[in-house]
Amino acid sequence: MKAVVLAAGEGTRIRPLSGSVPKPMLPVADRPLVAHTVDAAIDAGAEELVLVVGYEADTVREYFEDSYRGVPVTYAIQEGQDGTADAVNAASEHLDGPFAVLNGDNLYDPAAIDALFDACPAVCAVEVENPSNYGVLSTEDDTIVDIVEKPAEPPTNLANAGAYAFPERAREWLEVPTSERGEHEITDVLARVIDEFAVTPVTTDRWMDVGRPWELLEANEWKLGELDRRIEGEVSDAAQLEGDVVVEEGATVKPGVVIEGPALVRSGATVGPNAYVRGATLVDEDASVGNAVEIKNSVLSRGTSVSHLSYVGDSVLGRNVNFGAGTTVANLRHDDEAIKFTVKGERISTGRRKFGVVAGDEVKTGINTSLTPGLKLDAGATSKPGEVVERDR
Ligand code: TTP
Repeated sequence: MKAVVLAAGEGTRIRPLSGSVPKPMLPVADRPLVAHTVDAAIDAGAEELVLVVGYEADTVREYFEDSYRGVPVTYAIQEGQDGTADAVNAASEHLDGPFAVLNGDNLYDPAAIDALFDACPAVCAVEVENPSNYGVLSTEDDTIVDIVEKPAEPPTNLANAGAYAFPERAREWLEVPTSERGEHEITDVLARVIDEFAVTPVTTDRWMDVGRPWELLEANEWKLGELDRRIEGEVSDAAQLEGDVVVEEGATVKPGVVIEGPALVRSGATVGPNAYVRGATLVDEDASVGNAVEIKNSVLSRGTSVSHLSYVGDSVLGRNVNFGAGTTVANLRHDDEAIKFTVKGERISTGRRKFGVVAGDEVKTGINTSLTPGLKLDAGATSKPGEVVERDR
């Protein structure tokens, strides 16, 4: 079966992280978010991948090229962001036979994708506490009989997890009318398939839709949590690595460092001397964590540097960020309320008691900068020495 992976979206809700990189290419443990989906599809037996690209398409192409893990990759360009059915329609000319459709910004349990491919026509379903926020599936005799989008009174608590194995005929039904949201939605294609075929729900316990910055942190918590200890880089005898720590070949861990897993130090990265890294943390390629720096439950993207006397907790730093000496991130409110964050101009709750800052690419802080919880720093933002930054910039 061919697998269509939707990776054309910009990820406006995850800004500023999606500035130079489309959301599906943001780092989750040792690979981009979308590569986890692609890998699950390949493991399930996908014979060809059709990646639907649009925003910053070249970043996706450069990573997967024309063949990935021996499986041919083709690209379909979606010109506008007109919805998920429109995205699959863009891939239509590459399809023959039954096909799978997977979201490039979702994390799936690979076992569920395997079961999905075997059960075609099928849809992945997950039990949720708040079904009103999802497409809700109704079933009878282990067959899906209905899907309703975000119903006020959900008939079940079974949510659509955005992974589909469609029969060949679905290719004829990709041109659906515009929905109330003004998009052409894949769920309308699914509704037609449900009418004409017996569609099996493949239930999964674990699934994540990565839409907002703290969900990228949570995606890393998930995938870093699956690491098995592996030390291939240069690690000082005077460093202490506890639990599932991975130090890739070409990474350096200097004396006096303590790393508590799960943590991943990628190739070209340097940690120490005298640094404390706590799980779940990703120190991506060519990033550096210097002397007397503590990093907890954070993502430091490629080329980012926190070099001296700093604390970073529950934060996501984009590429080539530089935190000046003594930069301190606050990640907790005195009243213990959930930290809020600005998504598309609106302050919303992250639902997290602990959340630090989100910094876009090339952010630079002056020495002794204090950053308050839930702060968003746009790409290229700066602070002066000694500043207390309390508002997004
Ligand atoms: P969304 O998360 O709904 O959209 P997005 O990725 O653009 O993010 P945001 O809402 O923050 O702007 O998309 C779900 C998946 O479908 C995701 O993998 C991107 C993909 N997609 C397309 O490929 N084309 C589209 O037109 C849309 C709307 C989404």
